[in-house]
Amino acid sequence: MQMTLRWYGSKFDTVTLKQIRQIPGVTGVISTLYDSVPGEAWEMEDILALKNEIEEAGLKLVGIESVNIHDAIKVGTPDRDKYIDNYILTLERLGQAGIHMVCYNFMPVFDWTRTELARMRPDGSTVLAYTQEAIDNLNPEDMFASISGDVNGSILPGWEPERMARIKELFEMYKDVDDEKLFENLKYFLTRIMPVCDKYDINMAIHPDDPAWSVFGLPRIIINKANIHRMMKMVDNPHNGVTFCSGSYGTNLENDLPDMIRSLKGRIHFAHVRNLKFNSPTDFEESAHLSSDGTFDMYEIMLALYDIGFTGPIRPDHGRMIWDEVAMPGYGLYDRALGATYLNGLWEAIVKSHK
Ligand SMILES: [Mn+2]
Repeated sequence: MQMTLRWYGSKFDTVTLKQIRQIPGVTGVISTLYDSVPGEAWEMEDILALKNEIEEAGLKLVGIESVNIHDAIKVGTPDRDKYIDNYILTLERLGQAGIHMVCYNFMPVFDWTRTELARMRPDGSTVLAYTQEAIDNLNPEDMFASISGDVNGSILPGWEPERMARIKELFEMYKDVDDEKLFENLKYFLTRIMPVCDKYDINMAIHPDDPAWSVFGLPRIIINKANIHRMMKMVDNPHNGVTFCSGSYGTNLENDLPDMIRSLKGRIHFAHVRNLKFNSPTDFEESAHLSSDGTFDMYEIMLALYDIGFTGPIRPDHGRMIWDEVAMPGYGLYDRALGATYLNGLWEAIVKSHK
């Protein structure tokens, strides 16, 4: 595996490439053109500028998270091909720039959903948290307003203010889209992009829906082992793979994370490894990465990745806000650096104990 950190670019991120390079064992970053608009083709010069900036800092651009999918593709509107053509153009340029892993998601309307961005824990750190009760009492249009006070001046990925202003219109667009339709539209998209992925050896890594169940009545399909295997079979190409995000699949306690990892040998192209602490099955918070701080056995998760011969990029995921850092919720430097170091420690122990 290759340890990386997510980085939003110098215009948007409070964390610098210099700081990332000083985290032991982190050799690459996962980044994106954060101000790109879904549906537009990325310009080659923008891709190369991002790549060069990262390489000049002594790191590698190991993959993209994300190249976002235009709603027309997810809804399956008649003009979707135009947006898929642009997506193909972006993939072609990424391939030509030597980038071979693209994370994306197929979630309608909302990206990841949390009901609190700064829940205080007993140690004084703050974390992202979710309760189903809060969602059940909230109108989707008020969702953005309810969390926007805690963003520390940052723009949250998938929660861009322009997008949230269109929320009614977005719900209207998705009103006839159910799980089956969403699967169908995903299949159509993947079938069209696989030739360019084959040509440039680009691993597509779908990110699970977070939380892994329907929110506000919207369809959610990338949620469990059965659905992910359905997706792998429906476009049976090794470039059609997954981002294994323990914190997202793990929102549903019925998902056996190590078992899912072992079942996806050869199809996991990217790993997000983090812990969650459940206070009840519908109330969880993003704890520190350490097993004993949360609900998951992080050793078993890393061992499963080792057992399937995982060699792709991995990153710690959302961190707690600690040591008075002010940053995008989940994306500060300190706790993610602790996470990377902890995961590297687990990995070293696993590798050495297998010799
Ligand atoms: Mn994730």
